Amino acid sequence: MWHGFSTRARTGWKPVPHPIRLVGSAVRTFLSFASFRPKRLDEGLHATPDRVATLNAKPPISPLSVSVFFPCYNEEANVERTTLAALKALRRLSSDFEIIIVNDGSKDRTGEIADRLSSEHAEVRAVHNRPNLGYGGALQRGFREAKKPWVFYTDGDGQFDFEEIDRLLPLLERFDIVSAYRLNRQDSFIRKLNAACWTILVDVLLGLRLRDIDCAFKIYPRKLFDEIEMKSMGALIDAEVLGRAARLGYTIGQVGVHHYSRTAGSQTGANWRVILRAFKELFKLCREIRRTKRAP
Ligand SMILES: Nc1nc2c(ncn2[C@@H]2O[C@H](COP(=O)(O)OP(=O)(O)OP(=O)(O)O)[C@@H](O)[C@H]2O)c(=O)[nH]1
Ligand SMILES: [Mg+2]
Repeated sequence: MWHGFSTRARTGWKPVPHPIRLVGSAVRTFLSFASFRPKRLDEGLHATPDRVATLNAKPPISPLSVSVFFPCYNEEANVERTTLAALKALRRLSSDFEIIIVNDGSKDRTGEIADRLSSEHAEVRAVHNRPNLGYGGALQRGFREAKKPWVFYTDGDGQFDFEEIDRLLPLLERFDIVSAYRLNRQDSFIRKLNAACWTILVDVLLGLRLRDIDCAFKIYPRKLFDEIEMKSMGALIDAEVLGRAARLGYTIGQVGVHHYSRTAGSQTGANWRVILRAFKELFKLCREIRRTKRAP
C-alpha cells in the first residue's frame, strides 16, 4: 500500500493532524536546502588567497567610472524624465560615465525618444531590443553593453532616485557588489507579501542572505559579466546574477534606498505570466547553479 508522504508510515509515529504533517514536510525541505548552501555569504565562499587577490583587484571607486543603464518597455511617459535625472546625478558624481537606455522592443514612442536623447547628450546611448525580450533580456543587454568598470542599473520608470547612488558607493570599499533594498516599498500589501515569500524562497534555494533581491538599484563590477553566463529572460534575472556571483565568491553589501510610486505608464511587474515564468526559471536555475563549481 502506498503511504504517500505520511510521516507515520515511515517512522511509526502516532498519526498527527494533516496540516501539521504538511508543515513538518515543509520544514524538512527547507532544512535540506538550507544545509546545502554556505551560510556566510558576506564573508565570501572559502576563497583561496589567489581568489581573494583577484576579487580585491577592484576598479577604483574614486574617481568613479561607471556605466548606468535602465530598461524601458513602453515608458514613453517616463524615459526622458529618468534620463535627465540620471544625467544630473551622474554629472555630480563622476566625470567618466555613460548612460544606456535599453529600449526593450517598446510599442510606443520610447525608442524614438531614446534616440533623440542620445543625439542631444553625448553621454547617452540608446540600444534597442527587437522584439521585446522581457525584463531579463533587457537587463542582459544592459550588462553586455556596459563599457565602464562599474555597472549600475535601475528601472526606467522613475521609481528610484538616482541621487541615492551615493548611498551604495561607500559599501564598495568592503563588498564587490552592492544590492539595495527598498526602505518604503510603494506597492500593495499583497504584492509586498508575495515579494517577501519570493525573497525567502530564492535566498534559501540560492544560499543568499538578501533582503530585497529584486530591488532594481544595484552596482556590479563589469568583469563579473565576463565570468558568468546569464540565461534568465524574465524577472529571475536579479536572482540569477546574484546567485552566480555568490557562487564565484563575490561578496554582496546591502543598503536601503527610497522607492516611489509609478506616476506614469502601466504596471507589468506583478503580471501572473511574469510570476509563473520566474518560478519555472527559478527551479531550473537552482539545478544549474548547483552543478557549477563553487569558488575554491
Ligand atoms: N515588465 C516588463 N518590464 C520591462 C520589460 N522590458 C523592460 N522593462 C522595464 O523594466 C522596468 C521594471 O518593470 P515594471 O513594470 O516597472 O515592474 P515593477 O517595478 O515591478 O512594477 P510597477 O509597479 O509596474 O512599476 C521598467 O522600467 C520597464 O519599463 C518587459 O518585457 N516587461
Ligand atoms: Mg516599476
